[in-house]
Amino acid sequence: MEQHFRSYVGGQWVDGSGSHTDENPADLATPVGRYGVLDAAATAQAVDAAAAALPAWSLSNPQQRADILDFVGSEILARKEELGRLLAREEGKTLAESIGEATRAGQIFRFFAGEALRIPGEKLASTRPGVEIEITREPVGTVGIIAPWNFPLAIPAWKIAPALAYGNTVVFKPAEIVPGCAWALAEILSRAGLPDGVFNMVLGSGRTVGQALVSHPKLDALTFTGSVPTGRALLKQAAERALKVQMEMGGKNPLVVLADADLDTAVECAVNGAFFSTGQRCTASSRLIVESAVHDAFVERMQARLAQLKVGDPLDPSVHIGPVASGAQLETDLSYIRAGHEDGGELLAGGARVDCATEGHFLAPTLFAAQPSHRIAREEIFGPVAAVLRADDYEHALALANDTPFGLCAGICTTSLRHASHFRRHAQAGMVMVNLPTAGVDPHVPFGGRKASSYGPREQGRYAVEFYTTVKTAYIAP
Ligand code: UN1
Repeated sequence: MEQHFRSYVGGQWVDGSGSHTDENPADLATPVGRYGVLDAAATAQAVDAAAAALPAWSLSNPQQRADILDFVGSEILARKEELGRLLAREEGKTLAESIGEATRAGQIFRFFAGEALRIPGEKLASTRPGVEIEITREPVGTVGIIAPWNFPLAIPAWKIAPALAYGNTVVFKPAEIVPGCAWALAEILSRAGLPDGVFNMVLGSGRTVGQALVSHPKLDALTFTGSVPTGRALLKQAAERALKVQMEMGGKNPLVVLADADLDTAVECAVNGAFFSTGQRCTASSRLIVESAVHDAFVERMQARLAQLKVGDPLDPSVHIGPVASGAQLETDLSYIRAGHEDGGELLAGGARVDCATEGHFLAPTLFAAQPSHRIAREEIFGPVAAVLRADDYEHALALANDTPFGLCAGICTTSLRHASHFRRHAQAGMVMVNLPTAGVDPHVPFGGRKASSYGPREQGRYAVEFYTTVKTAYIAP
């Protein structure tokens, strides 16, 4: 029987209206399931439920919260193959990548189980004799979570887990094309021992459900990962009502390859960073900035390596690159390939759709030699399309790396300690990778960027406490 995915509001499963297809991007003839969507009124009920559950939950025993998060993380880890399979069918990344993502999601829940018992505070002396000062952290309140489709388990995990650990209540709105993964997470959370209303999950469009969430007066904070235009629009609304926000938006991440790099390492970093997960990562290496002396050798090796990669069914273990996640994203990718040609780029690999046994959104990994002014070298594409840019020397490469409105991640491949250290200091990005792909981050350390990529406090690790709590300064006289 086909699965039907529902929303979860105030401890109840809610159908919503309509029956929309949850597409399998690798096999359009065999959908993953169907789902109903909520309207604005039902979304408002979810925020009301979260607000009603807040007073008790915000004062709950941290051990209770730790036990609940540990239950969720442990179940995700125990079922990682099955959840990974659902993820691969719904989003299209390969089964190995999907199981890796499920593992990451489980680890994140378990990390924050521990953090629930480690909420930091400080005690300081006052400038007034006899007075003591105590600085503590309290939950920020009801938290709205708007998540993207490209990591449909891990990104919700790294927002939901800290929100609950620090005593907040949650309304989680997943991206529309991944209702199955959202439902699977909600289903586990619904059995974890949370009081009704502490966690809610609302399916539907950004225009209706997202909008109703953000404009609800009882929402205290909003965390968003997605595109720059959506993030900026949400930011404006949030500013009008002084909502606390955290935004992770786009990237146009550079990977610099210097003449002294180990070329095998550089090619592996570039292939992984630019094309794995079908290039659909905000941390993807979409600008490969290569020092002139090794440019042609690097391009040749990339071409040889890309020719070995198999595009196709993400459940087939011999496949390296799954389909593009949706028809809309495929259209965007193809329009950027046209822009690459129009702007005068030289196609080095790929550039077209791939025929497979099933009808799906398959696209060949595409590499262009481009100029820094070309659209494919400036705008985020969010697909398996990367640009190679030629640099005269290290200084030129660094200038090109920083010549972007974005600042999420920056990578360098080099065997020179001097250049690696200089790059680490001068790359204008929230994360720097040396001899590693720009994408693929650890679950327990801060994640986030600068410039147009991010706004507000960092996510993940102990730094997540900044966003999910508010500080109280108490003065105590005897
Ligand atoms: C990673 O590169 O491991 O949307 C994580 C994204 C990021 C997550 C990337 N927020 O691609």
